[in-house]
Amino acid sequence: QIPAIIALFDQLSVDDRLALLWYAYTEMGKTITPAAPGAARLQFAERLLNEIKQMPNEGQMQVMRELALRSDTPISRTYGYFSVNTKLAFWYELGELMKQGLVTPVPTGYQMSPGVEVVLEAIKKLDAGQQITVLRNAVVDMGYDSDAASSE
Ligand code: 45D
Repeated sequence: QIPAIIALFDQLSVDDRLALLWYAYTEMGKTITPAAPGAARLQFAERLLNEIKQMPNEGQMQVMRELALRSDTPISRTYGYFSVNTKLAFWYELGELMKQGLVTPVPTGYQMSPGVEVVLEAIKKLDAGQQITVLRNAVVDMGYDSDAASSE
């Protein structure tokens, strides 16, 4: 059922995709933490993360939306060059920075849409390895990949 879940994720709006990632990150925190990205992995993402940390809240939000939208921006291009695990590590770290208040948080009282809820419930039923597969698929196509764009 993994391809079905990924297909559902692909149909979500940009904000719903971000919300899904956020809730997956917070709910599965315990599953993910043992495999938390090593410092080595984050080294490649560090410059981008620092750049984002220095932005105002709206800018941070815009960058995350542009990644989810696959917009052609310098940051989306940099992200596009990351390996799949670095992409995961990058989002994981953004989640950490949101928890620390260094990146714009999800508003308190925010209610996830029914679509997000469906995908999240489906993910919760998977085992840890399958959950990571779904998340990998969710983040791998984010950002801008000029090769993918030119062959479309
Ligand atoms: O106002 O290296 C809304 C392994 C709308 C091992 C919003 C691994 C309303 C090897 C959109 C809600 C494979 C295990 C605002 C790594 C509104 C290895 C904002 C795996 C403001 C790395 C929403 C690691 C926002 C894994 C800002 C599995 C949402 C990592 C932001 C998984 C969401 C990481 C963020 C995940 C989500 C990170 C930042 C799932 C981050 C998710």
